[in-house]
Amino acid sequence: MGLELYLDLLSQPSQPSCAVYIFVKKNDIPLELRTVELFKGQHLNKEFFPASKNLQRVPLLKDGDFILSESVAIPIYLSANYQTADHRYPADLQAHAHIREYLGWHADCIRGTFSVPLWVQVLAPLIGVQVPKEKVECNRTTIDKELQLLEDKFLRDKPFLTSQQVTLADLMAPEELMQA
Ligand SMILES: N[C@@H](CCC(=O)N[C@@H](CS)C(=O)NCC(=O)O)C(=O)O
Repeated sequence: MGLELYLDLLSQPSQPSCAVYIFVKKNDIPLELRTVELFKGQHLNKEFFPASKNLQRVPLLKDGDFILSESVAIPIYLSANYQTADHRYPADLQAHAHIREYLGWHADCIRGTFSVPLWVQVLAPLIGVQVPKEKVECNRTTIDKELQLLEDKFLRDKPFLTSQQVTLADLMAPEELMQA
C-alpha cells in the first residue's frame, strides 16, 4: 500500500485536515485520501483508522508501516520526500527557521485562542452551556492582541507571513484565524 492520508474535511473544527489537504493538492503529492468521519466516531474504529490507541485524531499520514500525526509534521515529512516548490518550505536555513518560528508561535497563541469563539457562540449554546461574559471578553481581548502581534512581528510590510511568497506558515494560519 502506498501513501495514505486520513482526514475529515467536513467536520468542525477541521482546520488541521484542511491545511494538510491544501498542501498535498498544491504540490501534486500522489496519495490516497481516506475520509474519517469524526461525527460518526470513525476515528475510534480500527476498521477505518490505523491510529494508535492514544492518538485517534486526524489528519494522519500512513507511509507503509510509518504513521505520522500532526498537521505541521505531515507537510514537513512530505516536503522532504517529494518534490515540493522550494518556497513552501525553503532549504535556506534562515527562511526555514522563520517558518518554524511562526509555527511554534501559532501553536501557542493562535490555535487555542481562535477556536474559542466557535465553542462559545455555536457549540456551547447547542449543548445548553452559557459561557460567562467576562470569559468571552477576555478571549476577544487576547484575539486582538495576537492579531496585532501577527501584523507587527510576522507580517510587517510583506505580503505573506515569513517571506514574499506563500509558505507552510501561510497555509496553517488562515483557517484558524477565520474562526474568530
Ligand atoms: N494538533 C493536531 C490537532 C488534531 C486534531 O485536533 N484533530 C481533530 C479534528 S480537527 C480530531 O481528530 N479530533 C478527534 C478527537 O480528538 O477525538 C494537528 O494539528 O494535527
